[in-house]
Amino acid sequence: MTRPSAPPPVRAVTPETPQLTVAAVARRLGIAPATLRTWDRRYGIGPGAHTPGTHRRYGPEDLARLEVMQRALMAGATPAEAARHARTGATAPTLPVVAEPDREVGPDREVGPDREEPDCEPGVGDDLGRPGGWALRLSGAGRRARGIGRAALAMDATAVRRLVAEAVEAEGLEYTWNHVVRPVLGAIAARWESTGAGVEIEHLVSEAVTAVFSARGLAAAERVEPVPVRPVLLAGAPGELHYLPLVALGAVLAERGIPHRPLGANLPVDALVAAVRRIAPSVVVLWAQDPATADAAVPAALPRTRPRFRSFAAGPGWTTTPLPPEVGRLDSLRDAADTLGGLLGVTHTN
Ligand code: B12
Repeated sequence: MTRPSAPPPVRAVTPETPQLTVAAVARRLGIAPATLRTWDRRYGIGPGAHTPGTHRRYGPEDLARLEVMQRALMAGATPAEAARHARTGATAPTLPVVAEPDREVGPDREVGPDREEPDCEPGVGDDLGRPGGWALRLSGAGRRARGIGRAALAMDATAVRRLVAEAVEAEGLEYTWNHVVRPVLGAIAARWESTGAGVEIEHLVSEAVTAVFSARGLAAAERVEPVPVRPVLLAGAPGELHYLPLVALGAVLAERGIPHRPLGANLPVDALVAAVRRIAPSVVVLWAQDPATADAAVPAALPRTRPRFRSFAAGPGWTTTPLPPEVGRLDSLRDAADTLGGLLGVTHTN
C-alpha cells in the first residue's frame, strides 16, 4: 500500500471550507453588518477572495483576521490601529490601553482619522449613529469602557472579565466602578430601553463584574489586616435582583480591612432577621434599585439587638421612600465606604 507523499494543507480553501455571509460574521462578532463592510472598504479587512459585484463570503482566515481586529479594539485600539494589527497578522495585541492610563484618555484623545468612523463613534458597534440597534452609546467614556462594551456586544465573557480585571488592577476599584463599569451598564440599559434587546448582555457583564470585584475583595481580605470590628452586613432587599453596587462596596470594604458578610440579592425578610441575630453586625446595608422593592417595612422589621447596629438604605429605589430617622442613606460607593469607615473608626486616605 502506498502512502500519500504529503498531508493536505491544513487551511486550504476547498469547496467544503465554510464561507460565511456578512450577516453570519456580524452576528458572530456582535457588530453591525455595515461595520464589517466599512472595515473592508476602509481598512482592507475583508474577505480574501471577494470580487466586486458578488456577495462577500468570509473564510476561516478572514474570520481569524477579524477576530484579531476585534481583540485589538477591545484592548482600546482605534479601528485604524486595530486594522494595522490584523493586517500584520499579530495574534496577541499589545496596545495603548496598557501604556496609557484610561483616566488620561478622554474622548478628545480618541478623535482623529477614526472620528467619523461609524463603527466606534458615537456608540461602540454603532453603524448609523442611532441609539439602540447594534450600538452601546459610550461616546463620553474612556477606552476601557469602550473595550468592555465591544467585548460585551460580542458576548466574549472572558474578554469582559479580563478587561474589567485589568481596569481594577490599573485604576483601582472605585475608579473602575464609577468610570468604567457604570458607563457600560448605563449604555446597556439605554440599548435595552430603546430596543428591548440585550438582557443577556446585561447578565454577562454583571457576572463578569461580580467575579472580578469579588475575587479582588477576597484577595484583599487575605492581604489586609482586618480591623477588629463587628462585620457589615450587605443584602439586597426582598424581591430586588440588583446587587452589583454592594458587590463593589464589599470589595472596597475588604481593601479597607472592614469585615463584611455579603448576602446577595433578594434576601427574604425572615432570612435577613435571622442573619442579623447570628452575625451581630455593626452595620446593615440594604440595597433597593427599584422603588417597588424599597419597602420601609424591611428596615423596620430588623430586630433590636445588643450591641446595636446602624442600618442604611442604599440605591436609587429608596429615594422616594420615607424612612425613620435612624435609617441612614448612602448615595455613592465613596459615600458608603467613607460613612461606614467613619462609623467604625477606620480612616482611609486616598
Ligand atoms: C445590571 C442590571 C441588571 C442585572 C442585575 C445584576 C446584579 N447582580 O446586580 C439583572 C440582569 C439581574 C437585571 C434585572 C432586571 N432589571 Co436591571 N439593570 C441593571 C443595570 C444595567 C445596572 C444596575 C446597577 O448595578 N446599577 C447601579 C449603578 C450602576 O446605577 P447608577 O444609576 O449608575 O448609580 C446611581 C446610584 O445607584 C448611585 N450608586 C452608584 N454606585 C453605587 C454604589 C453604592 C454602594 C451606593 C450606595 C450607591 C451607588 O449613584 C448613582 C446615582 O443615583 C441597570 C441600569 C443602570 N444604569 O442602573 C438596569 C435597571 C436597573 N434594570 C431595570 C429593569 C427594568 C430590570 C428588569 C425588570 C428587566 C431587565 N432589564 O432585565 C430585571 C428584574 C429586576 C428585579 N426584579 O429586581 C431598569 C429599572 C427601571 C426602574 N424600575 O427603575 C434599569 C434602570 C434599566 C432600564 N433603563 O430600564 N438588571
